[in-house]
Order: sequence, then structure tokens, then C-alpha cells
Amino acid sequence: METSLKEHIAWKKSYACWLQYERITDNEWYENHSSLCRSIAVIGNSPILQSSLYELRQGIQSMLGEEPIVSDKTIDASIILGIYNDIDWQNYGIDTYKIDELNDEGYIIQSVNNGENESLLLLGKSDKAVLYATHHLLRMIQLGDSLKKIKIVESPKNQIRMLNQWDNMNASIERGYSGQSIFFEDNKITKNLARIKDYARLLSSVGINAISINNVNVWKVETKLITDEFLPDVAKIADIFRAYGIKTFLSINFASPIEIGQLDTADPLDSDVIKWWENKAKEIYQYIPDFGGFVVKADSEHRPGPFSYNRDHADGANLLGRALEPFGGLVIWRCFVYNCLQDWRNRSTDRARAAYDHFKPLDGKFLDNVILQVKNGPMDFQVREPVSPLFGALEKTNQMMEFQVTQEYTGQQKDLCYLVPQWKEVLEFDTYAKGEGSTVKNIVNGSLYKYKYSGICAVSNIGNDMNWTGHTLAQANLYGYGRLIWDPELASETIAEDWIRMTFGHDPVVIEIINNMLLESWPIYENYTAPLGIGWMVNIGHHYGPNIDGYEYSVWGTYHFADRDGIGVDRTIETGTGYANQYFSPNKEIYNSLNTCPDELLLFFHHVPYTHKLKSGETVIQHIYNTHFRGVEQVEELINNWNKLKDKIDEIRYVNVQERLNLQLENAKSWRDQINTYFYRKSGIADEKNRTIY
Ligand code: GCW
Repeated sequence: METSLKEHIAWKKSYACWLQYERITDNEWYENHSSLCRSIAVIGNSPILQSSLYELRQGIQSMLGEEPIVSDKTIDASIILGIYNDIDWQNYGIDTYKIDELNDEGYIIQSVNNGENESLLLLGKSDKAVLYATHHLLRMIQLGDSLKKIKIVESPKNQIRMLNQWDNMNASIERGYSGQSIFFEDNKITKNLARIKDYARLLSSVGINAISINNVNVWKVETKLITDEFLPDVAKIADIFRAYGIKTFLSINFASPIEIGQLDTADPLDSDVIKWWENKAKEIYQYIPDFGGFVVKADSEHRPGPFSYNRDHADGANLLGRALEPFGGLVIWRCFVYNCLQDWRNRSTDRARAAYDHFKPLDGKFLDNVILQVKNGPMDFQVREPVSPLFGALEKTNQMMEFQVTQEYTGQQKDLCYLVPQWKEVLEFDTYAKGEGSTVKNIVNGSLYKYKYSGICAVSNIGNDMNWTGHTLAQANLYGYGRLIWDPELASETIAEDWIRMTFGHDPVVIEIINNMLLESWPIYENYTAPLGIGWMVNIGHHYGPNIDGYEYSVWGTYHFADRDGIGVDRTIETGTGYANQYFSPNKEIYNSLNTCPDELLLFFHHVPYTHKLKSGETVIQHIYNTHFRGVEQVEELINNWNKLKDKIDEIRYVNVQERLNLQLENAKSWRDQINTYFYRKSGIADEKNRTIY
């Protein structure tokens, strides 16, 4: 996006996201801390340590108004950074057991005696860890925390903390709602590397350590990203990310040997195909010595895969795993494999079952450097779904969670939907795979089954809009995703509050209003869209706005089965698709029984009459009316609350959110009216409160 300097300055706050580094106005804090921020010494040298120094200098200068002196003598420094191997940390009174506690990306921030003065020691297990410590310190300064007599010991809880870009080389972004790609334009890699560096800074500030830069649907040009036509430019992107501790991955086309290799097959057991991928891997690593590996969508939504050759997904993934193994590369193999040509007459097929049915039987057949990437729910990032039953079901196969930060089904960054509470619920879910306490967070952090590789990834929500995410408040989802997967114990409220303070400052009114708006937004969105876990009811293709029967009469078949008598999908063991049986006990029984199935997932598991009474005491039909009327009122309340901030927020960001809230209101009304009318006409049952139903 071309912008003039003037425009750029006006947009500065939108662009900076949570790295505003506003000048500190709290005089007391300044008095107490300015000497502590006076000078920096970095022990050791590496691109990542250079980035740490750069971030710290910039941040401190901007917040305290004076550029810190950089010294090569620790004795002169008020802030000392380095890797534990390079620093005599015992001299500073750091305990050995604390160092042992850290994982490779962990760090200690501690107040230490340094000659006459108190200094801050930022000690990392690796240079990446030093960078994270630096960001932690900068965050504390932004939040106005005390830096006196501190002792912080931190390690990330998840090993791989990744973002997937769904960017195409023509600059479009699949499911992107914030402009075009920052990586590609005109079927080439962008020359605007400065923006990519700014993205790397934002991501590293919340601890992201891996990224795949192109869409999992790999089309014609993108297939060539792994050829010498593009690898030199991919390497430039990898250099930028590397300096911020982030590994670069590419999505690949399983049919590459045919499309760019002149072979007539992509059969994973064919010796020419095997050789071809081995050579390909060698070539890639010549350009990018620490290349992360491949992300693969195969046999899914018409993309090629091993099924074409009567091979299974272990054959497919291991083909690539073997090729990458000598270089330490990983294969991230997606489990979003299902038959997208359904038939409504056949009640035994069920898209929700597909991932488990395909992958559970293959458990243990994958190589060590293959990781299965599983969407959080069995369908597709709906506002409400149960947790995918594959979590806990794979004992011998590395596994990783896939979330969607981009709001494909949750308002497309027109509607406000803070997703951290949803992700938290998923991570807290107890699968009972090895008895009580087998939570999803303990599966994806690798502790339950001792996976070699594991973690969390998510589809990114950024594009080249000046504010990155379209909706300014959607920045909270990107920030919150990083913070939550670093430490799933953090509360949604804490993450939101930190984000607000860093993004908008410390005015208590601003904090309270935005915090409430964020925390209420997911339930509000759920209120006015598809009820009780049924999902979908969206327009076909673009997935925004209501179209209740959109996918009901489509081969993609994500049904709700509403008729005049009732609604819902019977996924029980006795009379339904049997999906409930994929869970461990007692979840299996809880979902399977109408008596114990939680209200919010009722229609995902059961087909019930409209007069069925929920645990809340309401009937299904009355619940539908109530939530849909309520949802619109709640959006009106969001608007009223935002209006109170008019003089407290810069105009560009204020107006941006205001405009989106107005769009959200239109959307909510349209959902309310279509849903209410539809179900009134189907059921013939009137609203108890006699409100207007068209
Ligand atoms: O959510 C669906 C999207 C597709 C996407 C697919 C997937 C990249 O509607 O756009 O394709 O999932 O996850 O592969």
C-alpha cells in the first residue's frame, strides 16, 4: 500500500500495535527507574542478540526520552544481556537450580549487585531466550511495573509456537480480512522487506518462533517457491525472521514432482519421487541452512495427496520426513482430511468423524520429524465446536494444535470477537486420555505422551492494511494468541488488560471499557449467530453473514437438519453417526446422552424437537429467540460503550472501531431476523415475549 509520509504519521499508532513505546508520564516511575535504564552491555554476538539490543535501545529511548549508552563492559552497565554460557552468572548470585529449570528458550531477569550499583541481568538459555527476556523487560516498562528487586524465571510452555500465513503470490490472502499479503505481490516476493521486519518484531515480542509464509492451498506459482526461481528471495525473508528467533517454513504441493519435476507420478513409494524430494531438500537447505520444513495439506478439498496412489498419509508424510531429516527439518502434516462431497441421504457419513477416522489407525506409523496438525474442533473453526477427539488419541505421533486467529467464521474482523477465551477453553479441556488431568494443554505441550515435537499454530489475521488486522481490536487476537500459547495459564483478562495498556495507555476508563468489550465479544457473537453448537448457517463461499440453508443444500454438507419438528445432528452412538464414540470416557457418555450433553453443544450431538427443554430451563426455540434478540442489544451496548471513548483515543483508531461496530450491528440484525423468521416459520411456535419476528 502506497502512503504519503503525512498519512504514515497519522497511522503511526495503528501501525505500532502493542509496541507503542509511549513516553512515560508517571514521574515517580521515571525517577525510580531512569538510572536503571541508563546503559546496556551485551555479552556475545549474534544476529538475535543484535536484535535484542536494537529493540531495547529503541524502546528505552522512546519511553524514557534518552538513548541508553551501549558499553562493552558489564561493570558500566545498568542492564546486562547475554547467554548463560557467556556470562559469569554465579558472580551475580544466580542459583544453579534456576538455570536448570529453564528450557532452551527460557530466561531469568534478576536485579543484581554490579559493583556499586543495582543492575538488571537478562540471562537467556539461548540468544532467542535473551530476545524474549528483552521483550519481557520492555513490556514491564510499558506497563509501568516496578523493576526494583525483581527475580523472574520464565520458559515457554509450548515448543513450537507458529503462525500459518494463507497468503497467495498474487497478493490475495485466503480468508484474509486486512488487505493484501505483506509477503507477495504480482506473483513475486515483495521488495518491501521493512514491513516483514516489523512483523517479525511484533511476533517475537509475543514469543512466536515459527512461521509458514504461503497458503496451505499451494497453487501453480506457489508450487515454485521451492525452486531456484524463488529460493533466493525466500532466503531473504528467512534472514529477517531468523534475526528475531523465528524459523521459516513453506507450504508445499504434494504433486510437486509432477508439476515442477517432470516426473509422471508423485507416488510416495516411487523411487524417483523419493530421490526427487531428497534432492529438493538438499537444494532448499543450500539457500536456507536452518529452514524449518514443510506444511502440507494433502487429499483435502481437492488438493493432491497420497490417496491418488492408494497410499496412506503415513506414506505421504514420511516421504517428506525422510528427505528433510538429514537437515533437521520438520513435516507439519495437516489432518483436515475429509470427503467434501457428502450426500444428505447418507446419515452415516459425518465430516466431524473424518480426521479421527483417517489418522487414529495410523498412530505410530509416522517418522520422528513428522507432526500432525489438528484443528481445534472436528469441523472448521466455528464459533462453538467440541474439541477434536484426536487430542489424546495419538499416543505415538507428534501432535500440534491448529487455531484460527483470522476470523473466518467469527466475524471476519468486521465483528468484534476476542478469541482468547475460546482458545483457553479448548486448552483446558480434559480429554481423559490417561485419566483425569489429561488436558489438551498437556497434550500439545508434549508432556502427556512425551512427544518429540509439539506445539500450537494458528492461521494469521494480518495483511497490508495500515493497522495490520483491519479491525484495530483484532490486534488483541494476534497479541493474545502469542501470549496464551507461551503460557496457557495466563488469564484471558490479564492478556486483554496488558494489551489495552500497551496499545491505548493507562486511562482506567479506557481499560475497563475495552476489557469488558473484549471479554463479552465471543458470547455476543455466539448469541446472534448459529445456536447451540450447530455451527455454519453462513453464506456459501465467503462465510460472512447468515444463510441458514446455505450449506444445507450443498455437497459440502455441513448440515443442521432442521425441519418442522426439530433441529440438530444426531452424532450419538446408538442412533446417530457414532461420532461421540471417538471420545474417551466419561466425555463419550456425557456427549452421547441428551441428559448430560452441555447446552452449548446440544445441537452438535443431538437432534431434538424445538420444545426440548435446555438445562437453562428454556426451550430450544425460546433460547433461539432470546439469544438472537439479546445479541443485537448487546452489540448496541458495545457501540454505546465505545462512544464513551471518543476523546480518549486518537481519531483514526477511534473511527476504525466505530465503523466496524456499525457494520457488526447490521450483521447482527440480519442474523437475528433471518434466524428468528426461519425458525418461527419452521416450528410454528411463537415468541413468548411477542417481539417482532418478520
Ligand atoms: O476453513 C476452511 C477454509 C478454507 C481453508 C481450509 C483449510 C486453506 O474455508 O479456505 O483452506 O479450511 O483449512 O485447509
